Amino acid sequence: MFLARQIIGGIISVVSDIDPSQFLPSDPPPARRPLAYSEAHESSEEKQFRQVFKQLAGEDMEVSPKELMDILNRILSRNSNLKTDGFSIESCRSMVAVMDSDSTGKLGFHEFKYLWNNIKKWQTSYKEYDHDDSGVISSSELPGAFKAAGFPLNKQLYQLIVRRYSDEHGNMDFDNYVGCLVRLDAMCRAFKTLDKDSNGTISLDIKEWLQLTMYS
Ligand SMILES: [Ca+2]
Ligand SMILES: [Ca+2]
Ligand SMILES: [Ca+2]
Repeated sequence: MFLARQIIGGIISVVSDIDPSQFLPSDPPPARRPLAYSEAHESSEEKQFRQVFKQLAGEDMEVSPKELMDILNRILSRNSNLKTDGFSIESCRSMVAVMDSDSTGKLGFHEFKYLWNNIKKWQTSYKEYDHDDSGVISSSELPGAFKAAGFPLNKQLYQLIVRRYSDEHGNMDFDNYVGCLVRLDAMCRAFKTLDKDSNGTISLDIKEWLQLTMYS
């Protein structure tokens, strides 16, 4: 009991000096619209992206975790300055789950486009804050990189993230970095959605809590 209180107390002190209004999660993907409507209102950049998407997604026009894994690993193989041991199917399943706004189990065009743009953006902060060009983000490079990505956390949270996503030397490689940020971004968006009066706290019942944590 004492231990439980200590752990819960520890978690509260970890989060209490975080200001969620400082977080800059990406905008959520727009709701599904009829295909004919979406295509008619697209910019030329979006039209081009849709062509690429059609090739990547195949006939069902949705990207499954396996397809996402193949796409990301193919791109990584052309980017030799990013250290990685490759995206795993588990990490791709998790990324699809947290990005899957319409609960189809796969990523549709808009969901995929948002993920894609985020990865592009976060890759820039990865390269910029890898100060020693080691190809990985060390624990001292992490706060700068995450802040640039839109997530100024505190020391305890960075330590927690290193424990979960970095190797035994405290280094985070590229696939772990992307997996971590996709989740962080999605959790911040979920928080903002649930915090309807923007007072920095949310209240969830067990069903909502499980929906949020078990499909992620
Ligand atoms: Ca890795
Ligand atoms: Ca979906
Ligand atoms: Ca480095």
